[in-house]
Amino acid sequence: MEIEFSEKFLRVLKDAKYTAVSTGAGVSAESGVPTFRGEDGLWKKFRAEELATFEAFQANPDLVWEWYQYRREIINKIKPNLGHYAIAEFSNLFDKFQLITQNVDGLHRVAGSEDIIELHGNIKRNRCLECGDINYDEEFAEFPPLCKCGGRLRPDVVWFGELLPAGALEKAYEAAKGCDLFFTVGTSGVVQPAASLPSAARQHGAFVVEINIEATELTFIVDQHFRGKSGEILPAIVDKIKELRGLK
Ligand code: BV8
Ligand code: ZN
Repeated sequence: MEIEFSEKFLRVLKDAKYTAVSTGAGVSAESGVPTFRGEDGLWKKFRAEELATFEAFQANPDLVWEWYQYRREIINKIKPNLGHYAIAEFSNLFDKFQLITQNVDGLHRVAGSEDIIELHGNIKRNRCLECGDINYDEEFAEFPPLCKCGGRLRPDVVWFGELLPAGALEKAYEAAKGCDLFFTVGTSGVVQPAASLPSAARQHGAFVVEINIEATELTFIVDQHFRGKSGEILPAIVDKIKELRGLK
């Protein structure tokens, strides 16, 4: 895919030492994972408030577990797309690199990314409400599932109104404030505190790039907005970096 590179972006791409990438559901869309607010959006059939909150889980654990099992089934059948693989390649193209994701689908890890800040947890992980035990079981003897200690299990994701995992947000802000180049990819920029990372990066002098198929809440604050699919634009950017650095 041919994309337009501004002079400024080419200079930044060539010289950047520290790059951070923050992704949302859009980066997994081409793998077949429904986004939240898109046409096929998960929230369309269900409403976030009804499902992705601890209160909803307390009130109706069966329904909430059903929703997560439905999403796990989708996620277990799909693969990372070229956008995930391009991001995994990014980490070898800069002296310093940090990946931050709002996604709970684990696809970045499957694509080979390592040091990943999972701001909203991981849908494949279960946590016990009593003893805090963590496991990755997919098959449950009973429903809603119980821990071996008898306590109730929950999906180990961050629900609305819940704090992010200890240290995750601080580490993400550290990267946003320290990097020279910040990519926000496939996120509508609605959910806080993740949505504030791009402006923190900008305020600290980073060149901020957005990749999205549409304009978002973040578009007016970025330095460069690429309109298109992350699975096409990210590989084109990786190629350009290699060309600029004589790696091709
Ligand atoms: C917190 C995990 C502090 C679970 C998720 C009022 C009451 C209560 C809370 C609040 C409130 N107002 C604000 C809040 C805070 C709240 C919030 O931000 N609410 C929003 C709705 C306004 N945030 C929280 O509650 C957070 N915690 O603030 O705690 C606190 C706590 C207690 C006491 C005091 C303070 C926790 C938020 C985490 C929620 N968990 N997920 C699960 O997955 O089941 S959120 C979920 O939606 C995702 O994780 C993701 O982070 C989030 C946003 O979705 P996106 O990733 O942006 O996806 P979306 O579909 O929206 O957009 C996709 C984009 O991709 C689109 O732009 C589309 O154009 C683009 N796209 C599509 N295809 C492609 C593409 N782009 C490129 N290529 C493509 N091919
Ligand atoms: Zn337990």
